[in-house]
Amino acid sequence: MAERGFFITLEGGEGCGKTTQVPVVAEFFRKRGFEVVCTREPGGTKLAEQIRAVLLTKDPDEDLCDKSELLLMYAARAQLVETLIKPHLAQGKVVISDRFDLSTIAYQGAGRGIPLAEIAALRQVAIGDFAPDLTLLFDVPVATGMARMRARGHADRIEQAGPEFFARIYHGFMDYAQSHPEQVAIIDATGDIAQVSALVEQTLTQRLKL
Ligand code: T5A
Repeated sequence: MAERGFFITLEGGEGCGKTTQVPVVAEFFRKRGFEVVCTREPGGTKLAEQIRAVLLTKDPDEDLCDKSELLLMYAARAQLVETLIKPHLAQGKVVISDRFDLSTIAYQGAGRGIPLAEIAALRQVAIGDFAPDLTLLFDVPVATGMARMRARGHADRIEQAGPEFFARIYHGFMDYAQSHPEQVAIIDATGDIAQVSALVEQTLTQRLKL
């Protein structure tokens, strides 16, 4: 049986530029002979994408409450891990996910104010101890990220919140990264796209020694 592949996640606040860098991460592994599968959260499978639509589409008649938001994130994650991520890793492939569990710690934990112990209990139910091999956290000031999102145009339900919410999220990401330096590599994402891509390649080279 093939050795387990790598599970890499990209994380950060709104407009941090992580989605733009997914192909760079994929190319890094393909050049080294790996088969690569890219996915995203919330979503990534047919049913998890249906949960994503509930999470990100604002309903005109009913607000999604914070606890429902949290539970749906974990419902989508459990589905993605069991049906897509684990099977591909077992075949020796590299799986790259645009967002994963650290987003829940930052958005639902720091952002919405749900205690991290409650989040940890749900994580245990949904995915147990399953975790990425490496997380790249794209660090841009909140104002820079918001300006990029405004330049792009549309905002989904979660992106419509105010700047204080995004400031709490920023600190949620950074606090976690600083207390888990082996698991999370912080990438300075304030430069242009080519500069950030170079930092991504450098970080993967240093961290994974492939
Ligand atoms: N969420 C998700 C939770 O609340 N809890 C969870 O557990 C999870 C998993 C997902 C939403 O769900 C929330 C977080 C989110 O609010 P989404 O539509 O998938 O929503 O949105 P995002 O994950 O935020 O991803 P985006 O693709 O919209 O934004 P990115 O990845 O931050 O940025 P990107 O690469 O698309 O770039 C944004 C813009 O900036 C430009 C790009 O061209 C683009 O226009 N850009 C740059 N500009 C200048 N310099 C650079 N270096 C740039 N890099 C990119």
